[in-house]
Amino acid sequence: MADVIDAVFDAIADAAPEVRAGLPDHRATRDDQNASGDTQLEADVWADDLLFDRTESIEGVNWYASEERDAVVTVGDAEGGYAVALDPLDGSSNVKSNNPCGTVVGVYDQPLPAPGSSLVAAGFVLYGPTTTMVVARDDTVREYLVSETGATTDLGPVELPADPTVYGFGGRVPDWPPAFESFVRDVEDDLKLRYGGAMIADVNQVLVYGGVFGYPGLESAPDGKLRAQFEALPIAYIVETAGGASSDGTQSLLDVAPTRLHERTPTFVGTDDVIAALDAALPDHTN
Ligand code: P6P
Repeated sequence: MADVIDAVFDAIADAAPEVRAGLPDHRATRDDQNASGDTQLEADVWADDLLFDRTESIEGVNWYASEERDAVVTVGDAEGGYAVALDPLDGSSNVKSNNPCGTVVGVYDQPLPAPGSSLVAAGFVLYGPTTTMVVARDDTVREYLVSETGATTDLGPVELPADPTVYGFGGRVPDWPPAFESFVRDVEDDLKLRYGGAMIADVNQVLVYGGVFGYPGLESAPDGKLRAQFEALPIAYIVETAGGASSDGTQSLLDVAPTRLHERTPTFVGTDDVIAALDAALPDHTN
């Protein structure tokens, strides 16, 4: 099989300009909810359909799944084939407010639901002032500029800075477990708040400036908000490959093995010292 991972990310980059160009016409909210219970935007479903069309026929892709589809779609039967798991438009609620959003990609080497340890590549497209794509594979993370034609320019390797600068945590403060809130109060003394409502934009701040991003388990929702298969595990793969660390509060997110396709997990990624301090601050039973 030709390099399937290259083919997947070539297809994602090629589709990126079309996704970005279509956002203005797909800002409306639908009456539907996705399998996670999130209200869907037209843009969520439209991006999912487009990205499915661009990836389902790639030789070596056996399964396609996304946040917007209830079940995995079998699209191939290649020996040793891969599963592609997408959040087609992460942070889609930012479209209405004209803030960054993007696409999250996980490539697993076994059927879904699959553990973080079965990731062979992960990446994201970020629709910001420019369109960029970050790809983690073969122990390296690289960033690419994506042109209006979908052509990519390699901007070089991505490595997490040793010193943390920024932090961002989701959920409402009154809904944070006390031990987590106490940890954040300490973090606030040293780091600058960067939280924009789209995970991949906030994670890219951490990749560039160092620090920590997370969405904790909440008092009202102990598993937090982020989906393991489509958001947490791919982002953990990227950040750990870039020299950082990840955690669900007790272990690396790459040791998490979802049993349900749309299950959620507390999610923390960033500079390894900060993640270690976070794990030490959280009693095992809360996250
Ligand atoms: P909140 C977007 O809906 C998302 O899944 C992530 O991209 C983002 O980090 C989080 O939810 C934002 O959640 O509760 O701050 O709106």
